[in-house]
Amino acid sequence: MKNLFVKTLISISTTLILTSAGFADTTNTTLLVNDPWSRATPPGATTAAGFMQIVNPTDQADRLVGFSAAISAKPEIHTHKHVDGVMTMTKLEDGLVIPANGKAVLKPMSDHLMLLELKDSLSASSTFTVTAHFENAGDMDIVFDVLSVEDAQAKIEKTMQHDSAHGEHGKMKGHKDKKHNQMDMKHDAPMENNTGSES
Ligand SMILES: [Cu+2]
Repeated sequence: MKNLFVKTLISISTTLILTSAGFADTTNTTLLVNDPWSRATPPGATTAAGFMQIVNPTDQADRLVGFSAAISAKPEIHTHKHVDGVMTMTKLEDGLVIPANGKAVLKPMSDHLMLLELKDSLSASSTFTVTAHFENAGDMDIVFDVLSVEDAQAKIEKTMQHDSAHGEHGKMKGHKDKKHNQMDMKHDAPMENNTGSES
């Protein structure tokens, strides 16, 4: 019943174009946004990108259908695609699904918020606000941190290392090594043997 009530409120508010931040905060209790960030742009730059994780702890999928931002005259939801070996950005016309009991990860070289026709360059340590429009959860104001180019690069590298570490877990080599370690421990092997079994 509560969901139905909230939905009704949202549709009424959409009709009346009531988009105050206070309203968005009180009604949007279903989705969580983690770590919204962007990268500083050089003066005169006309585009920027926004990244974050959107967590959906509910049993109902939601969809980011669009967003607005004072700093961008043309906000779009984008993804990256490999087409004939070339990375290209394409607009997600149908928005971005946030799976039930799951999350959508917006990150470099993947799904992202695209801020086209920037009205101002983004300087490091500043912030900007985006109002995200969700199909079920309604509007949500999100404050993005602008990282310096160096900090952004470090963050990307950290994320890539994390991703590849997860890939390693699935490989047979990882399991074999674990077995060896367990056996060594059981047999209480001396250090020389340990070293020998590793090579
Ligand atoms: Cu893009």
